[in-house]
Amino acid sequence: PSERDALRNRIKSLLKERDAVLVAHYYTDPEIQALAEETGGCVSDSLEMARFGRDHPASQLVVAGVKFMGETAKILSPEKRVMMPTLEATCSLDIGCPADEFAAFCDQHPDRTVVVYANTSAAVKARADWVVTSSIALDVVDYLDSQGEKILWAPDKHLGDYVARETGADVLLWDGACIVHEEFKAQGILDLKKVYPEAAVLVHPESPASVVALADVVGSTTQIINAARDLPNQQVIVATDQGIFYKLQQLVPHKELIIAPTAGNGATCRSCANCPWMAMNGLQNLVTVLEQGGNEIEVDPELGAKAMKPLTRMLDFAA
Ligand code: CIZ
Ligand code: SF4
Repeated sequence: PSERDALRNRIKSLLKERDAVLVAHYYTDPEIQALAEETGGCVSDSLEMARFGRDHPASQLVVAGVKFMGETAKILSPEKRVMMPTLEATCSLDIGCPADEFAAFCDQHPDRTVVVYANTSAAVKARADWVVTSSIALDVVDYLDSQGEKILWAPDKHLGDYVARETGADVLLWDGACIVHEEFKAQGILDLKKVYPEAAVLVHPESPASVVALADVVGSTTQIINAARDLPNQQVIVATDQGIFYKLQQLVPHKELIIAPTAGNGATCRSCANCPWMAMNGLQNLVTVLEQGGNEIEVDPELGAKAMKPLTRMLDFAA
């Protein structure tokens, strides 16, 4: 067997030995996603990762994704040991929303219901009334709007702006963005559509409004996957992290999958549309954390208890 096969086998037996389960995001390396599937773990979006980790009987969770996903797992399962292949994997949305500045912003707008995206630190979640992921953001804000509530939204301005446009709710935006989705270019998609006029355009709402405007379907990763499966189009242009192609290729192997351009001239590149933090999860650091422990996620119990409330509200709402 090759060196990589040996590594994969080692990880599989270590997961068993340690009573650990691998919980991976759609944006991680295909090798990681495959291992999660082969070992009874989960490959999904952040909402399902949270639910799976909470409900799984294993005493240890290995979260392959970015830091907020590990923190969410720990908040929901304080009794479990939560580890990550690397603690360096963060997110531009999390970085762009420091807890102290965010609390001051909330204090300035006490009349608003605070809704934060899952891509935030435990401390930011602890200050929120609601946590949402992109798969239920529209439904939650629509519900709050129907209750006459005004919203303070953080951190992703593109997603928040999209939610405001779709629901008509009064939404005050924090100024944050995802460095991956923000790079998609409307002109590049228009150029591609000349080559593939029959292609469906599937867009994650962390993308700019000009890109969202060209979409046949706007949705979370899970919603994009479902649309690629259900639409009749044989060609699909996808504006989200290209890690999602692993799952798409499994589900629709006969369809042509095209990554949306991050340049205006229709040029596509292999390294773009790939989150640098998600890409930090590899077989090598996964085996190391299983062998040696460490890289454990710690959340202050008091903070965790506060953050658990809006997180539980989200999971109950989604159920
Ligand atoms: O961009 C991300 O990090 C996403 C889409 C996370 C998620 O909700 O799965
Ligand atoms: Fe954050 Fe964007 Fe990476 Fe998702 S893809 S973890 S939102 S930087």
